[in-house]
Amino acid sequence: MHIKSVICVSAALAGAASALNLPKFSQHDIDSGSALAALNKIATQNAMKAFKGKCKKSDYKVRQEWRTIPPGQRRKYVAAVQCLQKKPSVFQEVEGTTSAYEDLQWIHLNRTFEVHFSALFLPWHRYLLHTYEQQLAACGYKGPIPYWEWGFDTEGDLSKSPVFDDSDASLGADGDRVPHEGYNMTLWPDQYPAVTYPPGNGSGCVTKGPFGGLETHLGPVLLTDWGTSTYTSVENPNLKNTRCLKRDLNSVLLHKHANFRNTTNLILQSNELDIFQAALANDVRFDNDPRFAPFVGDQGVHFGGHMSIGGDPAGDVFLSNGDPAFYLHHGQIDRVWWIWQNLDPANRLFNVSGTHTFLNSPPTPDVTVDESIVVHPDFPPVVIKDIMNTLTGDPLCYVYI
Ligand SMILES: *[C@@H]1O[C@H](CO)[C@@H](O)[C@H](O)[C@H]1NC(C)=O
Ligand SMILES: *[C@@H]1O[C@H](CO)[C@@H](O)[C@H](O)[C@H]1NC(C)=O
Ligand SMILES: *[C@@H]1O[C@H](CO)[C@@H](O)[C@H](O)[C@H]1NC(C)=O
Ligand SMILES: *[C@@H]1O[C@H](CO)[C@@H](O)[C@H](O)[C@H]1NC(C)=O
Ligand SMILES: *[C@@H]1O[C@H](CO)[C@@H](O)[C@H](O)[C@H]1NC(C)=O
Ligand SMILES: [Cu+2]
Repeated sequence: MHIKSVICVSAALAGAASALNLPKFSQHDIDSGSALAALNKIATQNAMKAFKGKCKKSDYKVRQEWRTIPPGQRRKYVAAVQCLQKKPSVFQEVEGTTSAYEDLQWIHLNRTFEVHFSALFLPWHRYLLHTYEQQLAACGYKGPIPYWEWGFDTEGDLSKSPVFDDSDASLGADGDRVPHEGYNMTLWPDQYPAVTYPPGNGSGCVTKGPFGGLETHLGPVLLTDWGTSTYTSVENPNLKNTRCLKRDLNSVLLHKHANFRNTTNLILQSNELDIFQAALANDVRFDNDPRFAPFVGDQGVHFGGHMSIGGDPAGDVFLSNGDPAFYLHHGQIDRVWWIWQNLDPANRLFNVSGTHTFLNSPPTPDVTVDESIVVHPDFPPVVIKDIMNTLTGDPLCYVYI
């Protein structure tokens, strides 16, 4: 099973593809999102065979797309996030975190080099979402946990999306318009084939909608400067550096990386977890491995969702969960992984791939599913294998629709 010759690898890929026995989807099904919805259904049917422990068939959570949640529930979700933003921080020694909400942002900053471009990326962020869900529950939110299906918003203007349309049942508006026409963003011009993105439609402070006037304090650490190839960062990101939440919604960028075709092909064409991670988030750890060649320099859906929100801190890898929209985007990341896992649970449910460090730099040992991960000091560490099946109740008990 572990022979690493190219011939064996390609034989395994072909074998896995046929073993799944999925319906044949037309290009139209793939581009319209109906294939992705069908894959979600198949994943749910498979997942439902794996109820265990405290998670009961009569009582499990269903995570839903934001716009399918009734507006009244969405308003309650927003109110719970605002409640968390008023609760005190548990990190008295860190000046830049001023609330329980920002504590998760500080934790994310502190762990960035371990939990991105590593085997921990998917499980750690799954547990981060669970932690946030528990905290919102303590703030009175008992409704469905939302995710953001990017595909619904790639063809039009992102500021018209129910996620960002400025209504009281949204996560607020785009940033105020600060004209920056002509200021393209060119990514990593010396590392990969350069990719150029047009500017978004905002870039100023979010002044309207539920999070209008929100302040952010940590960082910045790696904030993209549109129109240059540089980033803004401060010497000590842990200090309190008060500034407004900014957004720069960018439909063009979202369309380029996170349309239905992109997401569906990611799931359909990645038979191995290392390939799936490479296609999802440009996690290309082995430059000399030809299987990764198609993904080198392509940033994937993970990047697409983050950078289409843009601004500060959403456009800062280290601090992006300071924008409440982060949790809907990562809900979708978790969903896409969950669908991929549950299309072939026998081979995929309990797999991790990679090490403990960002692109394995510095080199660290492979992660195993018997290790624990920690997110927040007030929540118990969890063994990775215990969050791979989301229907054990110990601690997870949810599916996606
Ligand atoms: C993370 O926080 C711990 C505890 O404060 C600290 O010792 C460590 O240096 C931090 N690591 C990074 C990368 O900030
Ligand atoms: C921005 O990109 C567009 C499309 O690639 C290009 O036409 C335009 O000249 C670029 N603008 C600048 C200032 O580089
Ligand atoms: C800016 O808004 C216009 C008009 O709604 C839209 O067509 C365009 O795609 C938006 N640009 C970006 C980069 O999102
Ligand atoms: C994503 O979709 C766009 C538009 O259909 C396409 O140009 C691009 O190649 C796709 N990228 C991937 C990685 O599928
Ligand atoms: C699971 O992980 C093992 C070891 O890393 C790997 O050989 C195997 O191909 C993986 N399976 C999938 C479906 O990714
Ligand atoms: Cu992250």
